[in-house]
Amino acid sequence: MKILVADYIYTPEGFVEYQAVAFDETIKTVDSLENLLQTYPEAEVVRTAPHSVIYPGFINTHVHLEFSANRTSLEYGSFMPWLDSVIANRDELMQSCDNTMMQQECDNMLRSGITTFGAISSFGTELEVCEQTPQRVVFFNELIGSNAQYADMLYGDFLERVKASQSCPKKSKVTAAVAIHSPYSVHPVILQKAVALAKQHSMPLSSHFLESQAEHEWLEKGEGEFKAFFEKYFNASTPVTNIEEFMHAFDTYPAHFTHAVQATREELAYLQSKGHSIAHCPRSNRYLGCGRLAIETLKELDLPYSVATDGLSSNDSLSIFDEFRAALMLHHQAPLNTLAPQLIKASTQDAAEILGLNCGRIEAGRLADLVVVTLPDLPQSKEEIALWSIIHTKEVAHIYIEGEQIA
Ligand code: MCF
Ligand code: FE
Repeated sequence: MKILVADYIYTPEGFVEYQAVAFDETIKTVDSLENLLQTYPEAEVVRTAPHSVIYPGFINTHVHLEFSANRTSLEYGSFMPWLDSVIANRDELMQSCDNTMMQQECDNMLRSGITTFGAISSFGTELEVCEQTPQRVVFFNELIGSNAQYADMLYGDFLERVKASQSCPKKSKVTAAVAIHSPYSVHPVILQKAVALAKQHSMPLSSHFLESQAEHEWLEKGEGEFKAFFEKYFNASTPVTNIEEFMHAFDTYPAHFTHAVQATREELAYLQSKGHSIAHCPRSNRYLGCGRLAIETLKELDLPYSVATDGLSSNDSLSIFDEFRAALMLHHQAPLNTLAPQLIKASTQDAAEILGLNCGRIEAGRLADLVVVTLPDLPQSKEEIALWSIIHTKEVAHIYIEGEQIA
């Protein structure tokens, strides 16, 4: 048993002062150190530096580790030139991305306080790293393929990857999951099969969705920048599905839709009515010229969202705190002291609920995934702790995953 003591603890009821958390693999209770020592006299007591805050470990719901080699190869600024550059550079980027590089990025995530991540896997090459990294990983096997002729073959390959991720040893903390690449790139027949598979095995399910304006235009009107793209690469001139049909494919099983920047209020309301959620990638959306997700509309509609870095294919780091700071800048109209706690909640308890994990909250019975943020000075009120944590944190001071000290 361990007892972690800090000036502040972020609980589902908000920040509590001068308390401690007792835990082994799971959290036992939050109480005063004095009371906890009476119940657990043998416990190891860990005291944190002044102005420290204990948070549940942060959850980065969407990252592409396989694209970790990108620095300047891909074109940022606008979605279609970026996609063209992915097609032109993908093989080389995959070649130069080895296990050492991917493990380094897992370590970078960890140092920023990410104890769980959702790995979107196009080829399955990061499975070994995900098994070895100390973090909890939801391993999203990506399905892609819009051409009916090759669809069965691509689905077969996808199934093999799903099976491989299902047979990871339990101690690796890998959960197998399904990622549909997007509405424009997945044929409706294999889409249905993959959704049914996720449902049958109760696997988390996600999809990129309505990221760019071009995507919305292509799916609704069969026009715009995607037309030339599909003609050039796939000899196709009409989309394989439309927005309504695509959304309906997910009607009976909740999914985590990434981006949704270009979704209308009605589309978002529909997603909410079916129990879905959104992964918000502020820097990726800005770097690929996709715009700003109206998170205030998500709030109004009561549509849950998480915060994610996406891959280094559309970002400059995988730090969750870098992402939070970018979100503060991108959503410049939002009051800082309301937005900051929202981002923290989105990346802990909401993300855990979305991914079906028993972490993300500091309360009895939850897995003891905990991180400690040390503020440089005394916050003037509890209402400011979330904001100062976001503004001042580059790395966390302590990390526990399932009760085990990682750093
Ligand atoms: O989320 C970003 C932007 N939207 C779509 N795809 C990706 C992102 N980062 C990496 N990707 C991958 C995707 O998984 O790029 C490929 C897919 O394998 C694009 S399709 C050739
Ligand atoms: Fe992505």
